[in-house]
Amino acid sequence: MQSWSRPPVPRLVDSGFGRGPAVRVFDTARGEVVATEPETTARLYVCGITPYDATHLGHANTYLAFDLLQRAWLDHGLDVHYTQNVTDVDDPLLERAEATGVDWVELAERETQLFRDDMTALRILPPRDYVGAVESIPLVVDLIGRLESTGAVYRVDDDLYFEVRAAESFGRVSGWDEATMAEIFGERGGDPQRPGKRDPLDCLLWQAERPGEPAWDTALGRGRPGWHIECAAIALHHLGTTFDVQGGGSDLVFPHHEMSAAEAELATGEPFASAYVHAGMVGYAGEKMSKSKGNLVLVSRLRDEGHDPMAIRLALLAHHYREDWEWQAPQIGEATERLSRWRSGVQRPTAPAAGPLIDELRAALAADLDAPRALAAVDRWCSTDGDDEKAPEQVGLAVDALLGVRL
Ligand code: 5CA
Ligand code: ZN
Repeated sequence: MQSWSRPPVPRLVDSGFGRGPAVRVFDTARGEVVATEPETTARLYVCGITPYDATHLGHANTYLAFDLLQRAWLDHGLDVHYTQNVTDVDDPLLERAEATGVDWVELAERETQLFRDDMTALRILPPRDYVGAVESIPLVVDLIGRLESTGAVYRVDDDLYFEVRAAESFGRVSGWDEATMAEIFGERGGDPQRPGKRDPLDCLLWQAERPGEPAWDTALGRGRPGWHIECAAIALHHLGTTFDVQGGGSDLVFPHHEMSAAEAELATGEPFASAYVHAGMVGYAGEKMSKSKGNLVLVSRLRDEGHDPMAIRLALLAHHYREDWEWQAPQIGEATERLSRWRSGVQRPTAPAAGPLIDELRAALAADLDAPRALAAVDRWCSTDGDDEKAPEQVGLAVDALLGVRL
């Protein structure tokens, strides 16, 4: 699939500011902040959208978190290989297409394009590989074949299931107990009650053709991929095993990231990812913002209302990426005021030296992507006088490079 256009990222090292520090992030699996330690190329997989409705602020918040991670990695001197999927065939998409009388392919293409436009406006760094589930069916079939040879695949009617207990690592991503897993599995797309399964938590790998639904002819028969194996196959193919960070919102910790990791680890004998990083949930009107609940604040609507995308970006950055928080209308006004203070700050003839501020921005990002701390540092710089003539331009570059906000 086509990705979206890449905003230029200034290189602070070229302006004489050296390199930023190594980046530390909170790994859900280990339950602590850990160092990311890529050698030359950091490999990142972030779970992409299911394109049945427009990008909301929750999505934007999640992709922004991983944009910050990439900027911190780039500033540290690493290359980044970033892969993201599009779940362009799945139950929610087919259900929405059916309910609205729109062709599912058209719906997916339309919403994916809107997502690209929103990401571009927000200056979110694009993935190198932007990959649809449909175009990845051969990869999925191949990975299921590898799992079959371990004996962990079985049939229920004509569908194929993964026996989660076969993977020694199952449970390590979430660290949840059985009761919690059982409760949440059913709420997030799982089918714990289906007769014929060996374990209620076993997950669907391949769904045989259902009447009226799309299906593809493969060595596994006519059907379509399950959800977790889609991301396992795409990530393994494009990034290899033990890539640096598997990312997404915290609603994906279980079952999605647990299952993908278990499948990939059993098939390859290697760790799937080195760290599992999760962004908090953005709520609105008392609930998690979600396409299925319909309580959405759309990025495209805010843009249509004339809000500067950089203000939308700042409104999101005001919260630490791991925080669960609720969108409230005044937040966009506050962010717009901050943006205008920052723009005035970099248009001054002189200002305090850039070096200490750049150090503080780098330290904040390296410490588990602490954007609120970074914003506070820029605020302080803007409200302090100084006599450095180069500083305004240098700070403009640093804010662009590290926070992705073009002033
Ligand atoms: N296609 C799957 C992942 S493979 C999926 O979860 N799609 S999604 O469209 O539902 O979500 C896309 C991304 O946005 C996921 O990383 C998800 O965790 C994140 N996300 C969804 N809702 C919110 C929310 N309210 N707040 C923060 N992040 C969210
Ligand atoms: Zn995924």
